[in-house]
Amino acid sequence: MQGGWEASRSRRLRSSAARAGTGMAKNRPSGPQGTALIYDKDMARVRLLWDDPECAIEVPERLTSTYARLCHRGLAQRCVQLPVREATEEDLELVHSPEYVAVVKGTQTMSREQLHTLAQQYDAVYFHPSTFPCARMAVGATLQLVDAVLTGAVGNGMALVRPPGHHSQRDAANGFCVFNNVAIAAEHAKRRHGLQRILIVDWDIHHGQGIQRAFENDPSVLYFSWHRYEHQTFWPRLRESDYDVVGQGPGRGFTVNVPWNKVGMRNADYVSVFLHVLLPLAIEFDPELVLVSAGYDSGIGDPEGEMKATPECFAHLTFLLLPLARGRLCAVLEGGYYLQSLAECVCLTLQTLLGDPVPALSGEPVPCLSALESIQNVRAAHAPHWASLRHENSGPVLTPSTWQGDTGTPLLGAPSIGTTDGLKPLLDKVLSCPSRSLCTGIGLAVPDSASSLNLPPALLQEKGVPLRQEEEALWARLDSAFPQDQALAALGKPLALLDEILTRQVRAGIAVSPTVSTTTVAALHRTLSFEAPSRLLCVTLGDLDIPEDLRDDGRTLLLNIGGKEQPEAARSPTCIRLAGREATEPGTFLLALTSLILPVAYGFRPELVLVVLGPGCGLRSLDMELLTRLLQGPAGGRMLLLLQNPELPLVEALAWALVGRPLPGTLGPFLPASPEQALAVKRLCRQLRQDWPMLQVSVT
Ligand code: X5A
Ligand code: ZN
Repeated sequence: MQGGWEASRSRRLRSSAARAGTGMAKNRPSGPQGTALIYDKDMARVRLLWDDPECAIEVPERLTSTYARLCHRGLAQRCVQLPVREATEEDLELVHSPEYVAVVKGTQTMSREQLHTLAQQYDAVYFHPSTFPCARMAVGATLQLVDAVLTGAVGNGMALVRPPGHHSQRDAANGFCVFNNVAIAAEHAKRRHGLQRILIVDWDIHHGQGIQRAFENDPSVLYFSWHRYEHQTFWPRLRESDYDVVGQGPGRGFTVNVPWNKVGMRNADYVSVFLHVLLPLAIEFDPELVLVSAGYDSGIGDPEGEMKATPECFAHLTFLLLPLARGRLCAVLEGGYYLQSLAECVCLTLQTLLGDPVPALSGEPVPCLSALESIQNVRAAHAPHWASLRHENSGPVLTPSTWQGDTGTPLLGAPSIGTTDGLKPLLDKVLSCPSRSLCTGIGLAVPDSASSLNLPPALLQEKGVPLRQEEEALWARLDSAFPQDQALAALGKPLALLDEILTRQVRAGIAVSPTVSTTTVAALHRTLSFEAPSRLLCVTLGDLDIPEDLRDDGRTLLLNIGGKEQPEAARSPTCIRLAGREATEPGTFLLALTSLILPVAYGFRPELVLVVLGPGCGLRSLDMELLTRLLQGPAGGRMLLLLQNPELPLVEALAWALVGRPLPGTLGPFLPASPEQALAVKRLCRQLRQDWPMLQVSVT
């Protein structure tokens, strides 16, 4: 059992949806094929045998207590649990030298003293008689996971391993790492599965210099790492970890380093880097596989990282990566030393891989000054190498605030919690109330002709509600072209679905209407007649006729892409328009998605998102799927999609996107926005960034 969409209740399940839920119709798109979890308690055998404060945090309980929590939450049981294997020496030699492999192999029979002496040849490493079998198992577990994903046996997965890998190098153990699990897996995917584009996302709080070195010349592996750096004073204190180190030779541009020059980075800082640095490059790169060096020392409470990202942040990071590579994502444990935080963060990662809606992201949606400096710098360093950043016109920050006595105040607001004082109670609070996902079902309000479609199992197929008086009046006023008796079908069904979403009986839904403008207006009015949500984001695509008088309530934010140009006076922070037909062309749209739509959505923290796809709005089906998936992040998956007389296959594709099915293919060749369009997007973001700080990409 897996996936949110399989957990459907049968309440009021009606014919078309019921058929779709059980039948194996022709051309049936396969749902998420399951999530693998790889774990073996044997990897808890390695432990520190002597006194070494630096290594003392890398304990067996990291694995056992994390796995226990996954079981306790019922998450492990929902996964396909795959056995580990021990990697062969041939596997190890994909990255390491035979001499080094032999050295590690030799530790099996060493005395404690010999192990200690050998460990001292390396930086921050210990050995144990079980190190060799465990480290081989860690590599083998990672390879099992990658094989399962690349053969399609599962859709995605996670490997819980020890020792970690990302610091280890061709000839050296380093930073608790013995063999480079993820680097070996990437090399394996290239050589043995013939992959040409692999993205490695290293969200551990240390720089995975081992991975960077393995691929610094290689354009087929895009390596992204953020890391605590503090101007090269934080371990491993390497010059090569800074933003201006971007890879060499043919690999130039394929190493992306985001140095954190301050501790205390929060959810908003992490998400900003994903939206403004990683995602644009990853979309342009179009990977066939995503490997995550999933270290959780970047999570709140960790003694190494001293950062403040809460567990649900890792759900969002995972979620933002799932549209890539057809969802083929393999997360492999690296660091993470505060046991409670580690376990909770792993739960949220796995929960997201399983397809559960992501919980709302806590904290002020405002990146701090130091994070913005890092973003500005890395974007400037990569502008020459990536079309999606080509229009970047700010250079690097010449005098970072952190060079002298920065007090760490964000540009705007956001009180700060001390790292040590009083952190414990806060942490306990953050970690003890598990972020629950709501009811995960979806609803459908689609025409009967859609019953031939292969739709995901739905909670309900709406029959429609009687219209309220004012809705009938609205209908008469706005759509007199349609006879009144069609109003029930056209308005009643979508509004019934909206009611179900508002009363939290279903999480999300898809509704079809012959006239979405009127339906949208009615839906907005109806939503505002309820107490909740207190924030509604309405994203409209194409030229739609939505009267402006709706937006003075402070509860709605309207965002239109591709509509008519409006007079300057119509501009406001709660009615945002990127006008013109070109705005929905693929290049412009993708740019707008990561640089405008998602930052505004994360900044607004909507409780519900209404997405309206106007007639002939010009978006490709793929872009609509991307939008549908990604906009579920900021609102905990609560979304109503409204379509005007769509082609039926589009209904099918979007219904599956609502339940988290991976995109059908990779993203395809990258189409950059035209210089004029890129400028238009940039200009709009600049205008809005005072009101929407998540739009910021520079400090100037
Ligand atoms: C995998 C990992 C950290 C080493 C820290 C040494 N290693 N001070 O998180
Ligand atoms: Zn680490």
